[in-house]
Amino acid sequence: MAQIRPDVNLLHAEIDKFVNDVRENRPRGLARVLSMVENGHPSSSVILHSLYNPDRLARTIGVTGPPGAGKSTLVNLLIDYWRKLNRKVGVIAVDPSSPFSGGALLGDRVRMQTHASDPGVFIRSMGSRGHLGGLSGATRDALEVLIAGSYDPVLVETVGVGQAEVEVASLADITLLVLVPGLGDEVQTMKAGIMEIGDVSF
Ligand SMILES: Nc1nc2c(ncn2[C@@H]2O[C@H](COP(=O)(O)OP(=O)(O)O)[C@@H](O)[C@H]2O)c(=O)[nH]1
Ligand SMILES: [Mg+2]
Repeated sequence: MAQIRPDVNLLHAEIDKFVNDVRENRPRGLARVLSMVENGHPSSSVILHSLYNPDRLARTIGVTGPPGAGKSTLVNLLIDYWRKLNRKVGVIAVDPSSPFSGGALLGDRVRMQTHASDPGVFIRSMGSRGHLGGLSGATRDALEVLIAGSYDPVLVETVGVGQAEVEVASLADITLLVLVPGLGDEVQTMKAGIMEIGDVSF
């Protein structure tokens, strides 16, 4: 496949090709579109505009809570459930960025590897890139890309620190809040702020 220069607009034909890759669910093209969205490629907004469907019916589900609470475990079980119903499932795992590399921790991806060979499951790890709310600014766009690829539902797992859980609640149709019972005082205080966010708490 041709090289994409990060600073150069794509040709119309290239844009059409990427839009078709997403719509026809070609994973490599889909992954490249997500990279362009994440990196703020100058053509990504045109691609997003072509893909956007205001009448979409896909369900989006946010999964949030403190690190280690069991979010990825729950996401894995939900993937199993929807795959048995023959639904295509998309997952965006937003990990805290390393302040040094700006890269994403790949732990969630490793944990979800049981689904890696299933063409009906698309999992993407995204860094939060130091974005204030904890969610990457590109998360909403990535969600639209997966919806355009007819993934339904699309799950967004975010580490519940700072404002991430509030943001995911505004992004997703349903928010699942995963908590660990009996943690220390600090966590109890944090929970007090996020209890209102979840539509369903575990
Ligand atoms: N005992 C117990 N352990 C769990 C449960 N759910 C997840 N875990 C374990 O807790 C650890 C963290 O889970 P993970 O799903 O990665 O949490 P995340 O950081 O919120 O995504 C893993 O070792 C899981 O096996 C649960 O319901 N009960
Ligand atoms: Mg996780």
